[in-house]
Amino acid sequence: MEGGNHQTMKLYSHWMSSCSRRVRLALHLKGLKYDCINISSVGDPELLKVNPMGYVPALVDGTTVVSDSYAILLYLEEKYPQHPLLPQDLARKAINYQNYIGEIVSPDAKIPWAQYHIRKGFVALEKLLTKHAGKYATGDEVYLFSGKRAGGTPLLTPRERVARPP
Ligand SMILES: N[C@@H](CCC(=O)N[C@@H](CS)C(=O)NCC(=O)O)C(=O)O
Repeated sequence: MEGGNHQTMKLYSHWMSSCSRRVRLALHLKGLKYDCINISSVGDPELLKVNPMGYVPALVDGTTVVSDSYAILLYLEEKYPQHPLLPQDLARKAINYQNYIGEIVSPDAKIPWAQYHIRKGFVALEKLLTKHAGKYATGDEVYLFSGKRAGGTPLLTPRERVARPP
């Protein structure tokens, strides 16, 4: 991904979008200035000009456009290394790439289905993190995948999958 210049970055976002939220968190953690363009709906013509798929988030950094929150996080991580979103330690880094709470569901999923999968994800996650957790999921810093301990809401999940039926 080439590009990027001195213009302020633009993030196309929606207040209900968890994918947009984690990108906003990463931008804040890295102390990066950006203009947040809050779209009114997924069919927003301004958004479609940037991302023909019509999904948020979409990041515009100079001439570079990146959509998909995970791709955006990795792009930001490489281009703006301050406040790394990945730990140096390889084992902890690998955990940050994993998708244990990736079963988080789409907005139209049924609540019991969502509760079942979210609980299952968090139980597995707690076991996985036993050896690695500090104040946050993989240490005392907030990284890419940083569930706050003691059952708190995760700040940044590495990826969200399209929900599958039970
Ligand atoms: N894998 C994408 C998923 C993006 C996505 O599903 N965004 C939702 C909001 S969280 C969206 O724009 N949905 C519009 C639609 O379903 O038409 C990412 O992580 O950014």
